[in-house]
Parts: sequence; structure tokens; C-alpha cells
Amino acid sequence: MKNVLFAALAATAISAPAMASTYLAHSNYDNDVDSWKVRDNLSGNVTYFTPSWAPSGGVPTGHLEFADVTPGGYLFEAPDHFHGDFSSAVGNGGIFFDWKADMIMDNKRPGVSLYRDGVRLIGLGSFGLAESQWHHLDFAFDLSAGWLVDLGNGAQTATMADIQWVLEDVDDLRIVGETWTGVSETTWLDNPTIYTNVPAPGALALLVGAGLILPRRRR
Ligand SMILES: [Ca+2]
Ligand SMILES: [Ca+2]
Ligand SMILES: [Ca+2]
Repeated sequence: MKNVLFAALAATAISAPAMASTYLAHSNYDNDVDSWKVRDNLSGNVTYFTPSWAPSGGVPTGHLEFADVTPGGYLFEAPDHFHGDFSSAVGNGGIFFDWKADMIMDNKRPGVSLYRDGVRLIGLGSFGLAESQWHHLDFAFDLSAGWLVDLGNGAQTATMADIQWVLEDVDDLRIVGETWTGVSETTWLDNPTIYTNVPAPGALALLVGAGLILPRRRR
């Protein structure tokens, strides 16, 4: 009876193994801004600012906050630990973050860009997001996320080969901050994370268990 139950559980695990994530790069801003910067571009003049660290009210607790300072556009820019080879997440992972803005124009939306050697891979969120509440955005590193790629002559639909190539050697990562034309808005960021999906430990144990049971039953 015990074996029957175990086999049934194992069969469930094989048909739909529970998935968990391994974080390849992550900032939760529990203690500080984790070396993130704000990159402002005013008519080609790039200036870096340090975002504010807000200790409470994020997803959860600590998070970044930045109030617009120039008529140019600003982005949250990741530190070095978001650079490098993340190709293990291609087709089996992605990037997520929690994002909030107090003023969002109809033609503005959150998004993330990953760069390699000037080639830009672009993931875009939805228009019309509610203001002043957190939104969880998650872009899988596959064609389901609608990635665009800009090779220097405008954005076009990205292929898996484009995604693979950029993720092999990411040298810059930026998340949208500017959401309003005019020096008016504030935006907030929490939990930027590059992740891979792996079977949960419980599912793995059941798979191993199934392997132990099946030979015994054949004897
Ligand atoms: Ca946090
Ligand atoms: Ca601005
Ligand atoms: Ca603005």
C-alpha cells in the first residue's frame, strides 16, 4: 500500500515536477541600494545619480526610490553582479522585478534592457499600468516574452539566437525609470532578479524514489 501511494506521488512528480528558481543575480535592497545607479540622459548628456534607499514599503521592505531631476529620461542601472554569462537561463529562466510609479503617461511603460557590445535586448511591460502600486514584471528568456533586439538600426523582433548571444555576455542592464514628460514623477524598484528554473528538491526526491521502487517491483 505504501509503495502504491509512493508510486502515485512519483507519477505526479514525473508528469508535473514542481519548479523552483535559482537566482543568478539578485538585489533585494534589504540594507542599501546595492550599488545600483540612476542613469539620466538629457539630450545625449549622461549623468549618474544615486537613487534613494527606502527602508520600508517595498516587496517587502527595502527598495529603491528616485524622483525625476531633469527633462531627460532616466533608467535604473545594474551593478557588476548583473553582468556576465547568464546563458544557462535561456529557455529555462528569465528576469523579474517589482516596479511602481506615481505618474504614468499613456505612452509610457516599464521595461528592461540587457546589452552586449552595444546590442540591446529589450523586454517591454504593458501600457496603462495602475499608478502608485507595485507591479511584478517577469520576462522569460524565450519567445513568449516578446523580446525585441536593436542591433543599432532600430528594434525588431528578437530570435532565440539573439537572446542567447546577449545573455552569454551581458555588459549592461537597465530598467525603465522615466514615466512622464516633465520633471514630475517618482519611480520605485525592488527585487531585480535573473533566475533559472530548476525542479524543486521535493520533486527530485520523488523522482529518485520512483527510480528505487520500479526495479524492485520488476523482480
Ligand atoms: Ca526589498
Ligand atoms: Ca526626467
Ligand atoms: Ca519625467
